[in-house]
Amino acid sequence: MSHFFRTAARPLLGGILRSFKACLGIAVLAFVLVFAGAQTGFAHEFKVGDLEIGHPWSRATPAGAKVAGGYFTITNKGSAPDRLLSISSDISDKAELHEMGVKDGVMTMRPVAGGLEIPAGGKVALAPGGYHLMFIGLKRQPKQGETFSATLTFEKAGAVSVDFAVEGMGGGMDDHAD
Ligand SMILES: [Cu+2]
Repeated sequence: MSHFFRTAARPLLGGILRSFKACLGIAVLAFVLVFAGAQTGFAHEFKVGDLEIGHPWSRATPAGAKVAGGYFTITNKGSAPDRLLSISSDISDKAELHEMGVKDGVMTMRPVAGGLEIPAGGKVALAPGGYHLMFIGLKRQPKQGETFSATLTFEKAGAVSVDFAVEGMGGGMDDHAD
């Protein structure tokens, strides 16, 4: 009787174990895929306090270029305004916040004094032709497809490190000579 039980139960138990292992394997694989997706995903966003920094990007520059632009969006989910005060990066000697506009029919660019306010519940875009970062005194040329890091410092939210994705060279009026 006990002999019969052992021989009948063993294959059954083995089958359960095998299917359990297979399930576990699939679960682990699914987890790894989800995790990898989160790491290399297209959502390129950074958070600090109530602020969300969306898609920081820059442009590849021609050899010898001394400056590069920097663009992103800032969304303030909080109930108080904040202010982008300063920017720093290893890629250049310094970085400034600039505003581009037309004055007397001429395209001009000037540093923004006192930082850039991000209103409570508001969104500010740094984009070609408007507000932008200027990495000045490039130590090397940013190359298409790479990322470089920079630190943004806000009055209330504090400092956050973000990665700028380098896109292809542009052409046009947002590219300013040094
Ligand atoms: Cu500029």
